[in-house]
Amino acid sequence: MKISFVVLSLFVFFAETFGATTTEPYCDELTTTTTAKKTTAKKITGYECPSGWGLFSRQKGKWCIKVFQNTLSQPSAKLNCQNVGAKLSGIENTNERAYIIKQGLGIVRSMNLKEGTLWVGGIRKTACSGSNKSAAGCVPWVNNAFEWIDGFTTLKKMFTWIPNQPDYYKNSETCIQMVISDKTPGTGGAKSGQMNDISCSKSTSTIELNYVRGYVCGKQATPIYG
Ligand SMILES: [Ca+2]
Repeated sequence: MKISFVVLSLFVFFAETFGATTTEPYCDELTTTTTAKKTTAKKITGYECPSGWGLFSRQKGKWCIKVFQNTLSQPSAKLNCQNVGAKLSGIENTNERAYIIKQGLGIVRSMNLKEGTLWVGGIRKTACSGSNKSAAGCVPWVNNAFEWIDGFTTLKKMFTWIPNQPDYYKNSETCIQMVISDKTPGTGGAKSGQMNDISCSKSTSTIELNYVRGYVCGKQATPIYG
């Protein structure tokens, strides 16, 4: 009996000792997890776009742009961009604008044309539309009435307009086309890269300058891990 009592006491002692240290495995798990995160974290060494897309740096990060040829409405252009995992692209800086102009000139020249327009991802704000077009905060139009809609364009300095635009003709011109012109000067003094506000449903025109010849899609670039 004495021996059994001693054995039992020792068992209780070790059991209590073991019980008192049950928090240690939790700490070990934390340590292990932290170590695992450190060893598996990969460093981003660059960014890439799909073939045929240009890579650009924005305030929010890296952005890919591609110009597609088509004559269509702005909503259809938005949908086509969504179908390639992108959005109708805004324009953040002069590098992007120069790239889009070059691609756009390639399109109109391939069609034996001198001018045309591309849908870009900018619209007149709802709060600055209709009878609210001159509301506080909506003027001047260039700076305040328009917004980019791709969710990734921060700067507004690329809202540059052809002469006498935006005119919000018949209070119905909500969307934005970028002019592509192979003329010097272009129709009405327009230059490539300048913009016109126009009805979102309008894609064709008797004026070659206003005829939609394409649209600009954009999406975030893919990180490359080292
Ligand atoms: Ca206009």
